[in-house]
Amino acid sequence: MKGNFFKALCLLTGYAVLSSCGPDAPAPYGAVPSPQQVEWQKMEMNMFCHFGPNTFTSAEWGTGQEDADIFNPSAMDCRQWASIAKAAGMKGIIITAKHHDGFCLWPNPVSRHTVAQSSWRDGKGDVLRELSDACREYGLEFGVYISPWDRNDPAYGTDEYNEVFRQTLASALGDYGPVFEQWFDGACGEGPNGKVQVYDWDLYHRTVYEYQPDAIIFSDTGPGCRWIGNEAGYAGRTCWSGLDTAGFAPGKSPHRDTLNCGNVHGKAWIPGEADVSIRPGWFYKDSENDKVKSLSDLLGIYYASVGRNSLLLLNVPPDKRGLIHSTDSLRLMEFRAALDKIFATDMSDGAAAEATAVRGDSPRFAASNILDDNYDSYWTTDDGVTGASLVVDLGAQKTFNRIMLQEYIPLGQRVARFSVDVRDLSGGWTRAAEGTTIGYKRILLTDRLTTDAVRINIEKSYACPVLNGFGLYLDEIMGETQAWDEPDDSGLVKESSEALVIDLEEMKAAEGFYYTPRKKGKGGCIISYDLEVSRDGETWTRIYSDKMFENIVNNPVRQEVRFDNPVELRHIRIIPLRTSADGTYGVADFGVL
Ligand code: FUL
Repeated sequence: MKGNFFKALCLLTGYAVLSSCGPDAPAPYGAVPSPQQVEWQKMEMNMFCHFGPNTFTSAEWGTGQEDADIFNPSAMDCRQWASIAKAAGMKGIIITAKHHDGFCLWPNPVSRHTVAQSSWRDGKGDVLRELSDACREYGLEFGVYISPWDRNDPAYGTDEYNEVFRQTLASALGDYGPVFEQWFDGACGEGPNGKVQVYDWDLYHRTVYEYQPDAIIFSDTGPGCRWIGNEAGYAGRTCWSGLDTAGFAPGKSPHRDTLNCGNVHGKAWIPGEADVSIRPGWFYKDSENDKVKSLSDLLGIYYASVGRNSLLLLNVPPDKRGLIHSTDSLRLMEFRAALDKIFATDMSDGAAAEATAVRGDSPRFAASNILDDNYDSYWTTDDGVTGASLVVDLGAQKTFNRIMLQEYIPLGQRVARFSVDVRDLSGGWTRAAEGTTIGYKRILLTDRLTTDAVRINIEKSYACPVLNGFGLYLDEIMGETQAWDEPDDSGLVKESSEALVIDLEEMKAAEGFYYTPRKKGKGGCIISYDLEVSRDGETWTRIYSDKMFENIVNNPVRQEVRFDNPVELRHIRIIPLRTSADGTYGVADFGVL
């Protein structure tokens, strides 16, 4: 009604200024992002840096008993990290200011386990200072990971710890300029008193906002953004930014599949963030220098995160020198060059677009808005019109294999099903791709297609669809990659009561052993175990009792354990004590080093 009134007024008064006349913009639908969340989503790709005592001990989860002097980078230079992140096209860096071992990379006044207690730079070093300065210099945002789980703090396990943690947050967030993201891990353990810590999340969140009102808070359940449910960098093919959090908390999260896909009509806007390491582990290890992810792996991850309505947080862990290793930085530069090459040419540049329906028939909401570079101009339909097609006429035959679509998320996420057709030489349409959600950005991977027109069919939308971006690209680089979400049933599932045994058939001096769970941890993982070796298969010697594969549930990849000294053995067995599945565990590989 209002729209019609303005239209009449425009005609009467002869107004030609279309932006101030014509139909109103659609009302927001469902949960919508805050302005900070919209800006955060536009960052698309950030760098994660896991750095701390584990860098020097090759652990994934430090015990908290490490000597502070273990942290001693020989040539630390955060400007090197920032320059590499910038050149790789990252928009920000998030650093593990405090990991589960409790060691603080800044002189936290309420901790006795920090850089100030180490001899690195005579106890005067401060990684947060150097990194926040370097980020500012390179025009990057600065973010922090601060683990509430603390295996060092004597107060952990008591109420008092909540106050220690509040002051820890205040110190890290109050002193280093703007922090764009606060990363909270939900992990929780027992304190020295044997009691499980009860976290005061309300207090923690209030503290973050007190010092950094614009920060996005990451956790399993937000409130700013959510964990994507795996540490492999893959969002669901269906990925809603809405999430229902009632009854949940960080560490007590919805099912991983729910985190992966979000909730349709989810009550809160908590978009996905896909975190993954460029190496098998989160912390630097010399033994993983030849296991840095391939260019194809990184491109696959990009399409499965940024291309599925998520932000990509790619971990590039600095080494013992406090520098990013050349293997990792070279791979990042290859990755950047590949993205630049793929996305440099949009085959829809210069195209014309028409839609079967346009809101109020107004040019303000015309189909051509999906082709311009203005984020805030979009195509939409009248309220109640939830199915429509757009034809993008390319003007000539073009070849591509990536189709990019964007929904204008400030008005919410609406589209639940869509398809894309290409025009064939006889003028008919052939189905090229189908999808469910779009969200901030969706990139569909297709076979190589050659056509002069593309038709986007919005088949199901919970309110009038609102699209603001579209592109067609040719990726001639990505090779074979075994995607996280491709089926892979290799490996065995064993009963938890059964040991995992190998007979090497000859004596060997083993330096350690490795265990790889099945892909996605299917069938369960061994979490803790006893390890025994034997020369004859009858008399066994215990090497480890109740030892843990660190972080194996979230990151079910090959774990290598090195003995202090080589051990002469012919037989080796892992006796599972705790597994992640009820009564079973999976094995893709087990062997000695
Ligand atoms: C996990 C942690 O336990 C890992 O060590 C790592 O920091 C990862 C990003 O989050 O939950």
